[in-house]
Amino acid sequence: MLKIAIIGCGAIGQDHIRRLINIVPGCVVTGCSDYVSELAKKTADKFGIEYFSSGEELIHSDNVDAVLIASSDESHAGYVLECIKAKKYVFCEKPLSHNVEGCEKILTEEVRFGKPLVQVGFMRRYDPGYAEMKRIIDSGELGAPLIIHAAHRNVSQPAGYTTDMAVSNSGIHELDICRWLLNEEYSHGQVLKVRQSSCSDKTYDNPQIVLLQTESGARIDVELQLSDAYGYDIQCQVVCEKGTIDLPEPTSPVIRTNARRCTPILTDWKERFVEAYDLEMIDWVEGVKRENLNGPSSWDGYAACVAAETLNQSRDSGLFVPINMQKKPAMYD
Ligand code: ISE
Repeated sequence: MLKIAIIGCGAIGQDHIRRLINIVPGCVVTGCSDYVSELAKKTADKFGIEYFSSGEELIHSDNVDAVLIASSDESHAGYVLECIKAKKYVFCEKPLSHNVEGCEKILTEEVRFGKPLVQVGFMRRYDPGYAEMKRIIDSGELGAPLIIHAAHRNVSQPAGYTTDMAVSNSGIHELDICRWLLNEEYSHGQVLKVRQSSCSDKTYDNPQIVLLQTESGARIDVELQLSDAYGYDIQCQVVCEKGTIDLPEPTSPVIRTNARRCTPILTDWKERFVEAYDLEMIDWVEGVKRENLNGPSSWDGYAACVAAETLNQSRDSGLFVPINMQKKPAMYD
């Protein structure tokens, strides 16, 4: 049994503990820690696991084979680097780091170690809808992909949410999934300010539009609406030479009532992608056990972070700017 411990006991941390205990075969959860020690103690009691007073103590414990990081974005890189130092496999929720500098340090240390130890939580790659879109694109039956139209809409955001986080914390899913679907890197990008919605509390720009161009010249537009007041709604359409592919809507019953026919829309992002999260975790545990990870790597975390940081820096100038990445180390091919 693989012994896994979790750093970060917030919403997604607790969700992953539940998933590892109830759904994922071949592992046990042995412990947890959190910056808020009371929360970690409560979580440890709730699941009957060990409480660790710090992430570092957890990482170096003999009772922990592999680590799952679900703490605040700013703390990710430090914990990932500590796991590499301890030679332990680590699953890090997105983003890999809140800045490119952190991702670069991780790449350097992982390459020095000599083999990938890190998987990044871009769970949408495991969503059956996106996976089928990729299968169709890769089959070539619709010709080359030319354009992606995407939308990321959340109901609301917690206090402290910022304009940059719309790209680096929420839109980062789009930045990863589009380069994965198209199988290529971005060359240029831009963030556009839009007439502001009265549905947000005006502490961050909402909505925003992200425009991207890939190395082959494909174009992507992403609507980021972080406070839409109606649901968690993720849209993606790929326009190819000979046809288009749409991300399937989650299945839900059709309700007929009061002279209306309607289907409910989910509001919680953890529910919308629950299957993807389950499959992602099953794949990670299997990968750790055979010592060969399959999922999104540090390189993928780095690529998405470079795009996010460049986009956020472009906001002031409003210009379409180059997205520059370092050469890909052979280890990630
Ligand atoms: C959250 O971390 C996610 O992963 C969700 O998919 C995203 O919609 C949300 O805005 C993020 O905070």
